[in-house]
Amino acid sequence: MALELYLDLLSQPCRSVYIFAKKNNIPFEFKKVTLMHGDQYGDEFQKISLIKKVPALRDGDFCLAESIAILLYLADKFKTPDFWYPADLQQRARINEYLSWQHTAIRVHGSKMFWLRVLIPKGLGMEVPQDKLDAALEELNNSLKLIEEKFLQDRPFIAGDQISLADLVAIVEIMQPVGSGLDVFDGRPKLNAWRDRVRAAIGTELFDEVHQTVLGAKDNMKLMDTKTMAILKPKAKLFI
Ligand SMILES: N[C@@H](CCC(=O)N[C@@H](CS)C(=O)NCC(=O)O)C(=O)O
Repeated sequence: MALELYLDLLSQPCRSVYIFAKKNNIPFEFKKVTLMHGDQYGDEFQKISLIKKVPALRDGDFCLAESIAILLYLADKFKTPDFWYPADLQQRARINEYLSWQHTAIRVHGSKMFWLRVLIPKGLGMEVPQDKLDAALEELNNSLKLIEEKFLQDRPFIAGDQISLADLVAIVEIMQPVGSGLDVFDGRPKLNAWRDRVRAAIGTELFDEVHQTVLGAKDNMKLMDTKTMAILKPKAKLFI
């Protein structure tokens, strides 16, 4: 049985897993879980992941949740090139440092911006108070500043001269607020140049294909149906 990846490319961690698998020619079956339809709460998906979130992996009888765990499993199982997750102690530690930090920083702040600027106003038709937007922008800016000043410094990539899992996980999160129409690269030449290097290392075609859904979300988002609204409204209330 082929390895299965349960994904929705609107989701940042799904994009990192998808890019990693594609870039490394890892054979897999793409199992679409449409978050907006609530597929993650269905009985079928719960057999794969009780966490009810994507991405998820099934390899025979073995099921795995959490994007970082999945990326590391794929890197080990398919012995992907060393630069993704170097054996070198300190380079690996640098990557682990970023992967540990990002969950509660850029991931939260980039996602929040997408909710406040796209999902809540356009999908749910709810008004977002300006002070919530201002506060979210400040948090996002703080995270972006840390990425530039602490994690990138003057290096081409987070762990040195080559792309690694840290850059992959970083770029997919940073593209989420971009999908809300906020050009976070404007006025940030260092971040902009890094994005270009990461996009080139991934391959521009693959990068653009994978980000098509999120980059089109702002213009394509329509008022959701009642079922989707019922799923998303309780989450929206956490943000406004
Ligand atoms: N820490 C998890 C986060 C997974 C996650 O939050 N996935 C979101 C999409 S980005 C999801 O499936 N949300 C569905 C829901 O909460 O109902 C990872 O890195 O895989």
